[in-house]
Amino acid sequence: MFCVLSSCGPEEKEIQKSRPNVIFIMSDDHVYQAISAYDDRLIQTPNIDRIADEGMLFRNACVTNSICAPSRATILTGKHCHIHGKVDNYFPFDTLQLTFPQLFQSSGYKTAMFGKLHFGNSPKGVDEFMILPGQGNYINPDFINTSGDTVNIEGYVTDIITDLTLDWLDQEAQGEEPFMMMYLHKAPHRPWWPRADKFREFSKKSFPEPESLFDKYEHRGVAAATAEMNLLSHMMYNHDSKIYPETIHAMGSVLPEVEEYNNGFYGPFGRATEEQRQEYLPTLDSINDFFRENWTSMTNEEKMRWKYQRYMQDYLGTISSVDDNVGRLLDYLDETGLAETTLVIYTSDQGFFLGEHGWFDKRFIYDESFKTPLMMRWPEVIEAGSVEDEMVQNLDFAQTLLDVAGITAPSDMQGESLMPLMTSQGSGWNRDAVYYHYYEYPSVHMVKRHYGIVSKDYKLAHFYYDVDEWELYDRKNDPNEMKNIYSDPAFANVVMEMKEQLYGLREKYLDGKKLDQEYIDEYLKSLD
Ligand code: SGN
Ligand code: CA
Repeated sequence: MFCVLSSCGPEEKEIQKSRPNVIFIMSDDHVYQAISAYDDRLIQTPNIDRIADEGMLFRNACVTNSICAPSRATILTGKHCHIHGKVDNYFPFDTLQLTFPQLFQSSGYKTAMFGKLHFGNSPKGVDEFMILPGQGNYINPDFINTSGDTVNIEGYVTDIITDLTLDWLDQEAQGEEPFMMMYLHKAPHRPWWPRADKFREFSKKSFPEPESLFDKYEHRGVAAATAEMNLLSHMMYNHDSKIYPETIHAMGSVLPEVEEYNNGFYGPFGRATEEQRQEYLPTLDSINDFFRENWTSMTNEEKMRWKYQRYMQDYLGTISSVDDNVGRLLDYLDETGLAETTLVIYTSDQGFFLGEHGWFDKRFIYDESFKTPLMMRWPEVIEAGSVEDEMVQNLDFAQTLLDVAGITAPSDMQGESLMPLMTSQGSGWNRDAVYYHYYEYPSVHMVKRHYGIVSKDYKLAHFYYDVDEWELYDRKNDPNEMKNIYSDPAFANVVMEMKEQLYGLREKYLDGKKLDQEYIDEYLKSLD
């Protein structure tokens, strides 16, 4: 029913003008504990919070697979990973998969993407893009542009991505056609280099520790105990905690990682100009002085605590810049009068562990990595200050955005539009559990492959490949997921019911189901 603008008659143009703009903001590894709209113990994020205060905060949003590129592919295609094929960060995205920006573009929307995509190839369906190659860099980053050229831009990545976004809006946003813009931050992804002023500011702060910082993984299976993401054992001194390789050399052989990870420090920091280096050096020097003088006499418990604080200072320091820049964008929308007619979404590609269970990174079905922040502001439709507790997934985003724009979603997309929730009607929404599947093993952080089901009350997961273990958590009574109750006879019925439901979901989403010819024919037809 919507037309490409060049072929529009006057009536259709009217309809087109009434279609909202969409700004999809996504950060990389930004967990809900680090957004004050969810939890204000670690950081204040007044600008990001504005989206929730003036719109809707989703408190039970989650991903289908807690890792970057697979999550982005799910967001863009509206399909689980086993269908779109991007099951891990390594294999390039199948560009024959249909993504929602292509549908926006062919329906007359102007489209653009700035920041991190991490697909191994360029996006389809966007008129203009500037994307970071792979993971990208914090300091003086390179970008790949629409013509496929690599350009270097001096400055701090979060500011630059915002500049690109605002420049594009300045040139394109006031025309007849609506726009769909993806504004995608690298921050707060590892190796957590804040801008120099934030580095200085945050290195002086200290943060409350999570209850499970010293988890010994005693009441669960082998997957947690064998994962390589413990702050004490796996977080790197040079690469992560910002200890100079020279400091460690000078301390002798107390830390074995030094040779291997020299580049972990000078790779990112070596990109800085002399002037930029000078801004970081006083803070780096004082961190290194402390380390040199104290490290060898500290107990393991003290080391863990120190590493946690260093980690939080840097991770949250990068978020502070994201928040400032989201503020710049929201102010721009206010000043230009675009705020009223624009749906603004803030989310992340997954959650992250901030010391819970002693960990950093993500990948697990456990709450900190499984859940993801989600908030939406759309003044014309969403009531300010609303809160939503239904279980929604990144699988739903494509259909939601298409619905918002009045574009028919392809029938093989696997999510559901969130519009009934956004308009507070609630009707037509009926989901009591979601499906999850993580594949990237063996790989960095060594989190074993697993799939599972999550309802509001329980979480059941099966770890497989080189292990065959089940875990069940009682989400209401054990919110920190400390005790696997799978073998507790008192929960035998719950296990049975959850398994049945899990197999139902696997069948519904065609995971593990033998694809019969009828399904394949139907699927191929839907791609025409
Ligand atoms: C890099 C990180 C890992 C991280 C993966 C995936 N190491 O390899 O810690 O798990 O990316 O992250 S780094 O120090 O080189 O950044 S993801 O968000 O892209 O999935
Ligand atoms: Ca990520």
